[in-house]
Amino acid sequence: MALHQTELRPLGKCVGRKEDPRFIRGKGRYVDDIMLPGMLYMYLVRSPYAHARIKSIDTSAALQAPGVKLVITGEDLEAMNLAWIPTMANDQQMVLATGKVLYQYQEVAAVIAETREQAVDAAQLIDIEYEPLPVVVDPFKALEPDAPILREDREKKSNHVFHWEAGDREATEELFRNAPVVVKKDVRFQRVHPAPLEPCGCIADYNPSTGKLTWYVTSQAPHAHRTVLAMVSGLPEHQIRVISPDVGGGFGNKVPIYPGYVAAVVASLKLGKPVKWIETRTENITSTGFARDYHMTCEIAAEEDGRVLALRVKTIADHGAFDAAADPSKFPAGLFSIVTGSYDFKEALVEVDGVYTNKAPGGVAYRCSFRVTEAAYLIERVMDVLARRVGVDPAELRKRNFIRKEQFPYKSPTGWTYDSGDYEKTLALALEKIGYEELRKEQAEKRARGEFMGIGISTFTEVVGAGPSHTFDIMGIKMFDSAQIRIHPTGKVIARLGVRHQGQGHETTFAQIIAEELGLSTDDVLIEEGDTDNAPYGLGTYASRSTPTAGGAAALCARRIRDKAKKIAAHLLEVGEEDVVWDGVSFSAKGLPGKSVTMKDVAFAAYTNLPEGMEPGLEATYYYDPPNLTFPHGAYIAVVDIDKGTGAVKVRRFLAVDDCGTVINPMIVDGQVHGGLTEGFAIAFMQDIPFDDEGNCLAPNWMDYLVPTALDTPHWETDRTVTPSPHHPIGAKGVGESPNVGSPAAFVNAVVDALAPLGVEHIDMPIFPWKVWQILREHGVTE
Ligand code: PCD
Repeated sequence: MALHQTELRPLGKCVGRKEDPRFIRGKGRYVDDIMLPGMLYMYLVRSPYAHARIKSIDTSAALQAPGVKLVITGEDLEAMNLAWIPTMANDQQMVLATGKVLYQYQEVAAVIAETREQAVDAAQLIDIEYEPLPVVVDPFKALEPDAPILREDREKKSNHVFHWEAGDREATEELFRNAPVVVKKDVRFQRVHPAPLEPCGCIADYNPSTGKLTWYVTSQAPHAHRTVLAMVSGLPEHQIRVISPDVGGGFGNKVPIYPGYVAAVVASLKLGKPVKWIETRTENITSTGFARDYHMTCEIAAEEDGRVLALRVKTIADHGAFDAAADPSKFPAGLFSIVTGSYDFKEALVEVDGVYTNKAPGGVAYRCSFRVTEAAYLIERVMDVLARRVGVDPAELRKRNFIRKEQFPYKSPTGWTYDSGDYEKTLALALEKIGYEELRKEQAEKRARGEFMGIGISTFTEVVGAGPSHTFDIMGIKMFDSAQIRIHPTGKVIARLGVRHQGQGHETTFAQIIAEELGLSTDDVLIEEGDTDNAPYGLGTYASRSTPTAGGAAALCARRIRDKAKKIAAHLLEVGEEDVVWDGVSFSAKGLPGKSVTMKDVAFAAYTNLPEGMEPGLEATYYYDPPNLTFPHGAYIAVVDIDKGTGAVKVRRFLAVDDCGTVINPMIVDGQVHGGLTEGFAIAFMQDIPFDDEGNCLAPNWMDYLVPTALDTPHWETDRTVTPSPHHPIGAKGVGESPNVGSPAAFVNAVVDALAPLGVEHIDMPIFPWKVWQILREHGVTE
């Protein structure tokens, strides 16, 4: 049951979400809800070819079409030095194609008209002559010496983007040479898409009389977007105001800057009018921010009893036509080197090679702290392969290899320092709660009858909350975050943060943190995010970083206010500051029972009755640079039954035990887990973006790229252990991504476990029923 908002000491309680009344009643205000006087609409012309030279573009007929105000092509942008923009991964990307196109649905021209329909109609009149070029969709073929070079703009004449590695090569190889057991598996994490309900879009509103550009945009990182826009366009940063209104799901899709954004800004600058651009579903899925697409080869060296020694991973990363991966600058493969997971490997070597292909760019962190999902999936999958090879139960194998709780802070062989964890406890709770032993008995009975039942475990470790700023930056901007709190005379609070939620519940959870620290109720605290003109600078919401960074800033900012409040309280209580005690809801005077003042009394005094010489007002700003990341973990267990006739997999039970340290709002955390598990389920069983040999995208809409409905979705069971982060101001770790990171392996492990009697060791996702059916058929189980 959700608590009422007026409760004091709200931290850790199920406070009802403040944002829900507006979202549930359809009263959210998203970019496409905003209508400005004189607003024009933009539509993009896209390439039907995956690789082709552009011979000519004739825009004359479109310019004559009703309502058309402007047509922009790559050549126009070249004249403004805006044909290419930097990507977050140190590459550059075309805004509107010049010379050639590199993927199907690439942006080629922009049409701006009075109505959306007129822009769409006029776009059909643009005549583009293409000369098709040979297409490369397979990243392995892209690396062959005779492969066509896709990126003619680069000095390096090859489709190889980068090589990156972590760990100790020699020490790892040494352990492999002498290892009693070595297992090796090729594992693919397919191309998927965050597919938020609301696609990307913006309104660029340049006002020629003030010189100010207001940019309403579906942005997970408004401040960073403003800075990048200022750097790219040359407009002064204080003359750009980025407003990210309600965002209908981000999931990493709304972190990059897309060509449509730049084109809309250019159009508004040229026309001096507001220009709106909203993607269609197909545009969203085909051209913005895909995720994953990793081809991984994993080897584990172990003792006969399954105790692990070393890990070796080689990866081919398909980046599409431009490397637009959303990763911190120093990490071209994100935080993938967390791939040793929850296990105490002595050594590891992790290699990633990025490759260009004729596909849309991306590599966004879809509910994933920069490639940690690929890493967690890989290690959790291959630990099961090892368990099978050495004949040890997968739960037991994990227990034998866990980093033990006394080992924290734990230094991993690839250089991470895990802050805290208790993996044994979390797994023990999960095994007990799901009834593991009974399930194994049931499975044995079913196997004897020729039935296929599987149990899959995933005991993953996540790494979330970038900064610290000494290691993490995006395009040079250091990763920290901020909060600013103002208490008004009547004790009501407005707090602004540098992050920007997209449905996660920050308006409630950050109000809980601040109310807790100030002895107020969440009702008294209004959280505002997403307007760069009034919020302090921050790096945005993704990679489950808001709680670890801005959440820390909120607590410390409130404490900064409490320090001043204590001085005012001393004045009101007429005692020395050292005699004032804070009990969580009020200040009282030591030894003087009954004499106390609340934060509301202090707030009023801050504007009406101050100690002499004190600066009036009660507000503070805090920029928090965390000393380390936070490392949440979890133990997930899936139980599946397979239909022998059809190959359909039924997820009978799924239990997620998460540990995200101190929980701010258990109801919100459960909601986060439910959402992420549903996504993980979709990835495991139904989602993929394949291409044919000509580079045609074969899942360009939600008819082919499946999104689970309530009917498809299993019932989720959740539980928790609490191992606080030792360095976070309230001990909290992020949680939003964990269920997406941890669950795919549990699903796949369960299906493989069910099919193990047939000798199956691995099946690549998505596990469509036909894949299972084929396996059953090959083994003569079904006709
Ligand atoms: N929490 C609590 N406690 C704890 C933790 C946490 O309570 N311990 C809560 C908070 O406060 C919030 C949530 O929960 O409210 C979450 O958080 P986090 O984890 O910190 O995170 P953030 O940062 O806030 O967020 C982010 C995430 C991500 S990352 C993603 S994808 C997704 C998730 O989030 N997205 C989304 N979730 C969600 N939800 C919703 N509704 N929507 C969306 O969109 Mo990326 O990287 O971007 O890809």
